[in-house]
Amino acid sequence: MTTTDTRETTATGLVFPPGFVFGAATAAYQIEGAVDVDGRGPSIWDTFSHTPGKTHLGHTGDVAVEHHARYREDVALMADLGLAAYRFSVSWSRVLPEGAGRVEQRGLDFYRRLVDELLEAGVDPWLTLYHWDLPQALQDQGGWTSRDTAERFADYAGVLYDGLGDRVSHWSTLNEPMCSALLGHMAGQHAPGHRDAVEASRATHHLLLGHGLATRVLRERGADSCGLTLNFTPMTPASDSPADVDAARRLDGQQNRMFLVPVVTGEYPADVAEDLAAAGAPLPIEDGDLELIATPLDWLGVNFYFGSVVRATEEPTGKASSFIGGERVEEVPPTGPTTTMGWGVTPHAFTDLLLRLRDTAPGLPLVITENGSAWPDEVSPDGAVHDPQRVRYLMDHLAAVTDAIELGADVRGYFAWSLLDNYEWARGYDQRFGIVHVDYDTQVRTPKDSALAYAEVIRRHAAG
Ligand code: IFM
Repeated sequence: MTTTDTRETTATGLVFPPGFVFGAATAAYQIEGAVDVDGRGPSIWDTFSHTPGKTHLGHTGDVAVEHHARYREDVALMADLGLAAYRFSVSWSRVLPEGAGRVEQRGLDFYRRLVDELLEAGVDPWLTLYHWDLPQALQDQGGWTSRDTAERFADYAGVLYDGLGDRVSHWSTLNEPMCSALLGHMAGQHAPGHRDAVEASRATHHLLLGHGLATRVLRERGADSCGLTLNFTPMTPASDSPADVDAARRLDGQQNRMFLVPVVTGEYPADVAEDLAAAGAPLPIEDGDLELIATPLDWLGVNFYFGSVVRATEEPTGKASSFIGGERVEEVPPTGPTTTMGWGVTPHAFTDLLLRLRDTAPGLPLVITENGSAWPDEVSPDGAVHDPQRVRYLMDHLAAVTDAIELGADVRGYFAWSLLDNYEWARGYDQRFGIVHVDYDTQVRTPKDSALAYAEVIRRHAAG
């Protein structure tokens, strides 16, 4: 355990390198609403969230936080907080309602207006092509289990670059393909809600292939800041017993290495490929795929929330695992404070992760594309939202980043998750991750104390 576990970090104690980018992040389905507006086609999240029993209290993203209508107000908030950058995703089916072919100009125009508003406000747009909301029309043809979806994703990348490449500099292909592949096809907790190891393995490979194909397209069109965002959960064995050590190896393999290593080296980790094959779910690799997947990147997006401790069980846990062949592995409940998601608070694991990435992906700049926490926030009688746990989480995780930088990790930026309270997928509106509070009845936005503390960090950084 390092000192970041116990220290109380304040804005004054944080020093970042010159040019470090501070921003906040969101995703289309979590904030936009307006699901039937301007010809948008349905996505797998519309289908999933409208399927009884799939989400908390049946919550959907139909309305979300009305960002589609309120984007000007939201950009003004970003400018008020001093954010230098905003990471958002595009709804594929807003631009290509059938996932391929016909372009819906009104959908593209929404993003052009958003980007223009950002640029006008001095906020740099960082665009993510895919944050989990596959057009339902493509799902109907097999979704990510079909190799063809990777090709359609590359076409979509070209359409967006043609529409927005003149005004967006920073492009990211996928957000957290681990979640799309494994939560969506193995655990069944996310759209499309399947539980099938073969599908999970196929989706994994086709997502990575789509990433590689899309990156090629972006590069050919002239993009010079291309990234991929992965979610990392460090896995620590509960003991040094061979069974626990192997449990941690297996989960680390599928959570972290399976997505990072092929992108960096052009090879899947051998032990992971063996685990999948042994489970009857081999990766469907074809000639030339790995070369595409390893198309060089300009930066790696790092999403971090917490580290896990895992152990092996004698008998299958009986719960749907997110991991292929993970039936006899369980996560040990965190000790110490947990967020309302039930996640532990482990800033030291963040520093360790960044140092590991420094060594695994040498020469690849890192950008923290998501980091944040959910707490039971309320508007106080004084009209403010006092969220001391989030302030502490934010400061301690920013400190963890500075520790890693001091030790040689090349971290170029930090995006808080999330700008706004929003639709937390299967957890619906039950989980508040925003640094800005949203009243879901009135849609009134109120910056929380954490937003003000973050603004102070940014102000001090800008002042040098
Ligand atoms: O809300 C999500 C986001 O969409 C992807 N990364 C994790 C966040 C918190 O669960």
